[in-house]
Amino acid sequence: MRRLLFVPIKVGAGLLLVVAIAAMILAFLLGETAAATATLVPNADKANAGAWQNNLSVACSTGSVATTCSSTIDEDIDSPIDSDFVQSVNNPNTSQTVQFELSDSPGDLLTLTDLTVRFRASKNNNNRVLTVNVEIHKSDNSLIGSPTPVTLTTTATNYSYTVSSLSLTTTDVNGLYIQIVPNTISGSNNSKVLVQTVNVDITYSQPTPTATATPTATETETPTPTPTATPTATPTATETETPTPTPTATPTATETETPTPTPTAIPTATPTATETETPTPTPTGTPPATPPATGT
Ligand SMILES: [Ca+2]
Ligand SMILES: [Ca+2]
Repeated sequence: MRRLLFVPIKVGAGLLLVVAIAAMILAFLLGETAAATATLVPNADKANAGAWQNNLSVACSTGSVATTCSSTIDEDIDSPIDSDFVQSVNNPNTSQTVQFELSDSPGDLLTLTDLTVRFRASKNNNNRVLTVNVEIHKSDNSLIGSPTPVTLTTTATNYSYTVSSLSLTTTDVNGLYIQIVPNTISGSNNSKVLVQTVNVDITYSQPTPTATATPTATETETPTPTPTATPTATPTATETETPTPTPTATPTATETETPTPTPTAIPTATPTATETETPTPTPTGTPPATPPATGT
């Protein structure tokens, strides 16, 4: 009976321990993999090989200082402002590009791992079949990912693509820029490409904040499983305690009394008796001594 009662308690406590450890490991892993996100937007006109203009027909600037055109395509794409935009020349080819700097890296970025380029674009009429590609480049001009051009309609539409498994440093991120590449596929008469906004959503790992958060989460979870285990074990233990005192007391008392008197009495009595008897037979050889001994 006792064993049957104890086994469920041990298994229950063991399971609670396993669950608690698993929860801590999970929290640890979640803390490690938790990634931050941010959105980079155009913040300066970088280059204008294609004679692009803003919606007011002012030519986009160059040199990464002016915001003539970048300021028209920097709003949140989820709340787009389609009344301001950048526009290409009529029937542009792929060399008639425009470039914009992007806002810099968040201060807590350790490594950029994924990015999604989201842009909103259209064409001003249906005369031509037009496409546009919004590329993202590093400062060394290398292209990130392999985006393909989208075919435009006269309705401003959101397009996006994601590049994963990146490993970009803060310096890399600060140097990112976008290049808008238009193309004319077919048709006649004139058509222009319009881009209403560009957002670059990034996912990145953080250095210190992640490490600090992990031990804090572990400590918080440790006290939580402890009170949960106590109430569960208490009712079970109460039933077990009733039979326990009876068998435990009996063997303990018997064993303690038996060994203690036995060894102490035997060794003490044996040597004393032997020494006393040995000298006694020796004087027996003398006859005169015997009578007074008997009287004693
Ligand atoms: Ca930048
Ligand atoms: Ca806009």
